[in-house]
Amino acid sequence: YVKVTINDKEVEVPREYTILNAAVEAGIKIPTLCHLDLHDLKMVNRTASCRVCMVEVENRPGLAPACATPVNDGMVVRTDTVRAIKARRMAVELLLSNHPTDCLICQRNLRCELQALAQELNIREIHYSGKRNKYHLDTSSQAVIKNQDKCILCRRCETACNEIQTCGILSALNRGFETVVGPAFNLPMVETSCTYCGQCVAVCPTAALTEVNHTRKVWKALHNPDKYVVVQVAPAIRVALGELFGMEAGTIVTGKLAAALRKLGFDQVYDTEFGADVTIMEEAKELIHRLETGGRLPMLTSCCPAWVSFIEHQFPDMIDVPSTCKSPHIMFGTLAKTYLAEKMGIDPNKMVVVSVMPCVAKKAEAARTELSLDDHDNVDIVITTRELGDMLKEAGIDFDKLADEDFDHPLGESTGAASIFGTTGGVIEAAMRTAYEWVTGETLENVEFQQLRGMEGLREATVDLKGQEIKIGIAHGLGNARQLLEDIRNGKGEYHAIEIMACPGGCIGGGGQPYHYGNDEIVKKRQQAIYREDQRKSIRKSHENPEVIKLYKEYLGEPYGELAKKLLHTKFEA
Ligand code: HC1
Ligand code: SF4
Repeated sequence: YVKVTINDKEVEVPREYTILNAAVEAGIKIPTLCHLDLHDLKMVNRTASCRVCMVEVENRPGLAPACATPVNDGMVVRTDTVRAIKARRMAVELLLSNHPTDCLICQRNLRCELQALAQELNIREIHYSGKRNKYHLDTSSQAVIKNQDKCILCRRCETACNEIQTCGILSALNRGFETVVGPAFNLPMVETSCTYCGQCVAVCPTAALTEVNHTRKVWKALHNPDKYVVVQVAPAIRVALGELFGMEAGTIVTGKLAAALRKLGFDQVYDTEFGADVTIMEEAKELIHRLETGGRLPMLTSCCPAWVSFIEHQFPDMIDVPSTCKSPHIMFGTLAKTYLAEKMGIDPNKMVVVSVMPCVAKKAEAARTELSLDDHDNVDIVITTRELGDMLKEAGIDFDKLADEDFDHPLGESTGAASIFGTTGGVIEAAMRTAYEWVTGETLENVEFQQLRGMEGLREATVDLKGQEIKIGIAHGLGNARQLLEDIRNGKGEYHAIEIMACPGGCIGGGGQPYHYGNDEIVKKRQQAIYREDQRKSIRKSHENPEVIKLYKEYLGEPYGELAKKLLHTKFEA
């Protein structure tokens, strides 16, 4: 430990601390911008590029960036001198002098960290003017938009993409005023092996990286009298959307969500959790089939589209590992345009299926032609949690005052097993609840497989199916996924089943969720809420969902049977 004095306050802190860490300990605020400290992911973005956290250190000539200057014993720091404050304001003014001024109509308006800092530092004038950068807007991908003009070179995206996700898509190019952050050779995003996980979007402090905004498309469909617009919501939405309306992280808003969607004008309001229950019927059957017939093991859950594209690009030799199941929201879309359309006598070509997802990659997934049926996409439009929040505000819906409503039926019933899809470990736990009963023929009394839960990036556990031990591997975050897959490839890890989610925490930490980075507690609270949602459900095993049972009886026949395979499964190709 060392003693440090900041603004006359003495604190004792570990030797490896920076001045910024020590200031936090002392309860003294130093403004930051590029800095991002994600304890749980063991990742710190410490590029010290924005120069906003400059402080004075006694007996040192210049100012020091607090985020990157280590403490030493007896150090005396001042954060509040005229020189430090002037330097801080100058750093922000310089950033603003080369930043577009369309804040009022910017996607990050009122949730931009640069804007907030300018306000906090009371900046009312920009004393510098000079050349401004003007780059081409990269709208090449279906999921992520890159607006280089709004980039402040904090390099958080680079850290997220390279260190957490190990995708290596984004890095700094060129030098000086010409510096940009982008893919090698500044290629358009669509020409890279970007997974569209959206973690770069989630950490970006400005609108340099955003999801492709599809809210106008949804309004257009809702306003078109010839269209029958069906909406489905992912498990992770109900534990996060409330945050956009001032509610505590982890507040469950399932009932308000159904009510709000109805108010927006959707013709039918359904639940992706129904699709998740169907996924378990298919995935558990496929696993049992692979176990019994000596098929490819381990089998890997296939619901996360960013991770599917990761395996396609980075592990093409392992492309036979994922389950052939389409993801739950795509299964839902398929069933809406076949089973539901038939049942309701609606022309599937007039039906528009909208998915509300915590995920940016789902936008690109929905456009994948191998997942479409006949000539139409199964899911027509995907919006994120944030986009839904914007639509609800635009429509003047007083979300927190809404009375709870239920989803519509027959695609609105779901079990606790489907709810836990939203967190790391949940999909495989849901599969085990069903596989256990199908393999052993006995009732599973305690449905909670605690050994599969947690927030560790890489976990393994066994589930005992009465004599048959199922070895399970779980990874979330693509860096952890890479390690798990490499272990399997090298024969180091032997598993029967694995679950991978691209985003840290699983879908609850998705790139389309309310911005949560900078506060490790938020994702944990969403996870606790997911498990509470499971406990609230009267039915907690997918194969006991009465509407799912009816679907198979009336329409699909056997799980993993001929029609189910045709409609609900796909083939992944590297
Ligand atoms: Fe997910 Fe899924 S859980 S992928 O994590 O399998 O996005 O929430 O909707 O499709 O159900 C996301 C969440 C979501 C699918 C399901
Ligand atoms: Fe990297 Fe994911 Fe962003 Fe693509 S979407 S650039 S893979 S962090």
